[in-house]
Amino acid sequence: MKDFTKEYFTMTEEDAVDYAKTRMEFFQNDAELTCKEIGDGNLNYVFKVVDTKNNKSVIIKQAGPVARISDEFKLSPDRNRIESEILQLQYKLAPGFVPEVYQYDPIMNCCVMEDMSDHEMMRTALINHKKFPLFADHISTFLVNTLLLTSDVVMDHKEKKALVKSFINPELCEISEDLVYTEPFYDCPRNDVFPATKEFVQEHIWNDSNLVLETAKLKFEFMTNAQSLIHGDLHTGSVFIKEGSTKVFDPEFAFYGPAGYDIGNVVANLLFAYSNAKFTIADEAAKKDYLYYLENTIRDIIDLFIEKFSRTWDEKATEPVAKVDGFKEYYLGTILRDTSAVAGLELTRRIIGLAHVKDITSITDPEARCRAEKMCLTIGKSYILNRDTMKSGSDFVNVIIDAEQQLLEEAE
Ligand code: SR1
Ligand code: MG
Repeated sequence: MKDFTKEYFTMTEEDAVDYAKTRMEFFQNDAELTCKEIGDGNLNYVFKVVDTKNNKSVIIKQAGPVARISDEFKLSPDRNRIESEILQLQYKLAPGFVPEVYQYDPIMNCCVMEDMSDHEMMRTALINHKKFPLFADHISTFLVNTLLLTSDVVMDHKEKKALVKSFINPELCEISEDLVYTEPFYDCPRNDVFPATKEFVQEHIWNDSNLVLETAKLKFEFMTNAQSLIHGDLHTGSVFIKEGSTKVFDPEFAFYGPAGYDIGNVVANLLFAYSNAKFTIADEAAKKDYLYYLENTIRDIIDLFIEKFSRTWDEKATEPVAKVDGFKEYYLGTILRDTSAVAGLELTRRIIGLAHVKDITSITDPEARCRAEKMCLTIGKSYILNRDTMKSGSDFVNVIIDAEQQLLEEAE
């Protein structure tokens, strides 16, 4: 058996079983352990260890020195510490919406956490056109609690600054700076554009100097606005879901950044599901019904966020100027503006950039995929350019309706 106490190495399934036997107290002595590596993300290794005798299971997540998607990304395994610590914090701030972390190991750069196999990855569920009526309520509570309660509005400023320091995450932030804010907006060699969509990208994205300028401004806001301890990668592959339960996980991109970053990612990823449904569901009534459900979910997330944010501010704000007339409305307005901008950036980068989403890549008909991509890009561009006008859930939905109309007219 290898020694887990001296020096880091990347574990195999066999190692993970040995690790569970010798470095964890989760399983009983008579446990009969099996293990499978189940990670399908871009960065890490995820081992599910099962005690088949006592029917218990656990997840061991290990960070390697390079990204799984490509050796080009050299990444500090410290991201595993960041992930373990933020999960523990969010577990307290948003009880019920985050998996429990049992232990963190700074030598093997792994953390051991609750197995959520009774849930399903939300992206997969949405691609299968499933509905989750409680998601908007759940995710808006998660967002308000994790974003507002870690901000200067509520926290003691020195304690908040200590958290800013502890969650400095330069390498993972660099990935987002490059992949979200920079590369999609020029013909970067690392981009991966679907050939049929390229001409549209050239004309509507790369050749639009005003759009490119706006994304430059947004990049600097991302890098300098230490507003809230954000998840940093809150797409639907970072959510496990089942009827009545939502669990947000995988926050290794966490750092102190703009609160709207997380909300915008949720909105954009629901729109990838929307695009998938629009271009894959054959039955017109079923399609209409599902699109209506997703539109309502987006509207509800924004409106519930506004409502809960406002209430929590009134109950929990400690900062003296939080009571100044009009300040809460101003502050919330900046979050909605950033939400819109980030939704637009995410919609754009997942189409043009290196890292795609299955909602779109799984559309097998090339013409349908191209139309789905154009829709994402059209909505995304509008969210970026019109970010100052976005004040309610209906504003976010109206952009979708307008983009669909615009594409229809262009096709005629
Ligand atoms: C190199 S990592 C590519 C993407 O995967 C992660 O989930 C983040 O979204 C990142 O941008
Ligand atoms: Mg991830």
